[in-house]
Amino acid sequence: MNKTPLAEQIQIVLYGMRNSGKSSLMNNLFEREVSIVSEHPGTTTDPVTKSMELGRLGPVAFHDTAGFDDEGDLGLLRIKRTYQKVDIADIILLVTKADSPLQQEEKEFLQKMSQASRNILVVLTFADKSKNIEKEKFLQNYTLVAVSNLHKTGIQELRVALMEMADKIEYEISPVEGLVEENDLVVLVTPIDLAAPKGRLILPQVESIRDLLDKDCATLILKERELGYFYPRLPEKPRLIITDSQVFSKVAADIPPDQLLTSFSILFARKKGDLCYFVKGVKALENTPPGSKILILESCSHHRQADDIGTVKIPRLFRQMVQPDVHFDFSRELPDQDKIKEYYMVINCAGCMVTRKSMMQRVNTLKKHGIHALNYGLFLAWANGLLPRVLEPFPDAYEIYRGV
Ligand SMILES: Nc1nc2c(ncn2[C@@H]2O[C@H](COP(=O)(O)OP(=O)(O)O)[C@@H](O)[C@H]2O)c(=O)[nH]1
Ligand code: SF4
Ligand SMILES: [Mg+2]
Repeated sequence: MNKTPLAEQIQIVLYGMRNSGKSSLMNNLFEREVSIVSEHPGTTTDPVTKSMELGRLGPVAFHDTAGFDDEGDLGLLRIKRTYQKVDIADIILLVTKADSPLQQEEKEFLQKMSQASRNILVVLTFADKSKNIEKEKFLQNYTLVAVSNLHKTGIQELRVALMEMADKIEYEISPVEGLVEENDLVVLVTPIDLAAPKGRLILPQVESIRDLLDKDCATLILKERELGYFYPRLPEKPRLIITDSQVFSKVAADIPPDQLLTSFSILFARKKGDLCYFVKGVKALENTPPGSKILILESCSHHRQADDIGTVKIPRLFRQMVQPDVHFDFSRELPDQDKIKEYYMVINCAGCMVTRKSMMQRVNTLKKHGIHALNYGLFLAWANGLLPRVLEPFPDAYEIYRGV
């Protein structure tokens, strides 16, 4: 399949009771066995994910899940994991048997999802059996597709129905969307230090390069040390310089003040999260009360370095520049509702490995509880005194920062 990162694909998640035919449907969609089908309830224990190219939708990832009526301690854990998949879903497929009555869990699930205005499609499996008329009546306001996994009918109809949902999906903008034009020259500054992975570039850099190629721009990639040498020798003024946050100061010192500059993390704060909300978060730094609790929230288990940004650098700078008397916690998941309220502020990683949807779920939860939020890149830019400058390419966020 294509090499589009998983986080960039449209996420389609299959939900339903155990034995409703989710795994069979997964196999029929992929025309081979990707998920284990069994008549024993609870066979699919961990979510199975598989990608394909689906017409107008482009690359999509299907996620098979355990049933939401799973049992026992382990079952509850699986239900929790299944529900976490709701957060990332662009399209939710409720898989339900055409021949049996609607279950309470299904009803509640549908109500919750409709209230949250989620994109739902109902797949009525067991179309080879007799219909439950009452159920069909209850579901009449949803888009319904009848499928028999046994006879492999309705699968193409389902693919078509999915493609027709393309217009309802909130697409993640690409890294340099709206910032460049055809034939622009863009310089990328990527330090190759101990934190850099061996033999490759990190995802935000790779995605930016690809995006610039798609937008017919020329890209010059160099390390911060070479910028001073090459910048005066460039054939034209670059439209934009995008730098790694960690070398902001060095980069800013080597270029004229009117050169448009931003960072990979700011591009990703806009792409994955809510740049304006994060800028408000930066403004809240100066009012941090003594004794505040700050949560550093990462999104994956990347390999930590000795001078790791999240666990070492940011807490150190925070204590030096914002407020010495603060307590830091570190997590990869947003804590439960009660615990969240204890925090004054959440500092997010760039979220390069997660979807915009899951990052926005976090941000919206934080907003709901009135908790300030920002991300690593914004914090480092602020700490280096460069924040208004790196926000210049983004007028809305710039205004918020300048506003009193
Ligand atoms: N007759 C019929 N049987 C089906 C259909 N879909 C699934 N099954 C059977 O129902 C059982 C449970 O299917 P499975 O895909 O494992 O359900 P899951 O628990 O939702 O993943 C298996 O024995 C399947 O062969 C269908 O559309 N028609
Ligand atoms: S920025 Fe977040 S998602 Fe990306 S590698 Fe670091 S911890 Fe993982
Ligand atoms: Mg299954």
